Amino acid sequence: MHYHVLTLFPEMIEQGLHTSIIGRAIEAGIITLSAVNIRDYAGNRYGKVDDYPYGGGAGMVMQAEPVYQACRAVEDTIGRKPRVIYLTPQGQTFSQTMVEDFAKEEDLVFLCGHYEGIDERVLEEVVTDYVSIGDYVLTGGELPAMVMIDAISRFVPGVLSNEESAQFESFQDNLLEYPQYSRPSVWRGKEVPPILLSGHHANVEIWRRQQSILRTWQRRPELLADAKLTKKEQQYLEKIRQEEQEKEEGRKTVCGRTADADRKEDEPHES
Ligand code: 6GU
Repeated sequence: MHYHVLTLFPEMIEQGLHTSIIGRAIEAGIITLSAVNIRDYAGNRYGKVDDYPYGGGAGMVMQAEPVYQACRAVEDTIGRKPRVIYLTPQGQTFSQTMVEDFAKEEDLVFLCGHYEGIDERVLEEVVTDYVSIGDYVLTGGELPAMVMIDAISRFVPGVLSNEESAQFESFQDNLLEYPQYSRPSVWRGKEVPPILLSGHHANVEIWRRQQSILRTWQRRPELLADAKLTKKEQQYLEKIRQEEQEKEEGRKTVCGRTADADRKEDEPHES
């Protein structure tokens, strides 16, 4: 996988991705990362790449030609037209499905905007995908590009070690990861769940799956709609649901009175 990041802040990209697993993959040549400075394509002596917006308004707009030339330079280098991703809060929200789709490409170009955006005409000309990383506004596309590169690289063969991949596969099927514990076995009076110290591997696996289901139900219940559970696991989920419902009913009934009746008495009344 070859990443090409078009940006006004190439050092941000270079520094951000040369550590940890992605840094290791770059060192090993499994992925390559080239940060292209759009300013190098300014076409003037000052490296000026922005101007006032037509029609007025606050801020500056990145001009079309430098972006276009930077993009053309990448096309010339690789000898074909790659997918060009424009990072913008107006894009489709980045998801694991998109990760797996982008990971199939040989080259990916990320176009990072700054100021008040980029001249619309060059976007129409070069962009194939508009992507956002969530509903909040950032100052530029560099961090979103790094987020995407990190997530996509995990799907590039050879980036993760066997152990790292195996761990990943265990929480594929729309369930959250189970909780992890390490030494000491008692920390500030809190014990590690005894089953994990039992040495009974099969039971540990069952417990972990149950913890994954419990956690998903507590924190991201909407994911369960697409989770693949065995019959036994469905029964476990049903049990959790029932227990919660019983707790709920217990809360409503306080000393034989319903919470509803209590609330009525608490309400201010005219007197
Ligand atoms: Cl991709 N860019 C910017 N500037 N802000 C964002 C974003 C992208 N995704 C969420 N917020």
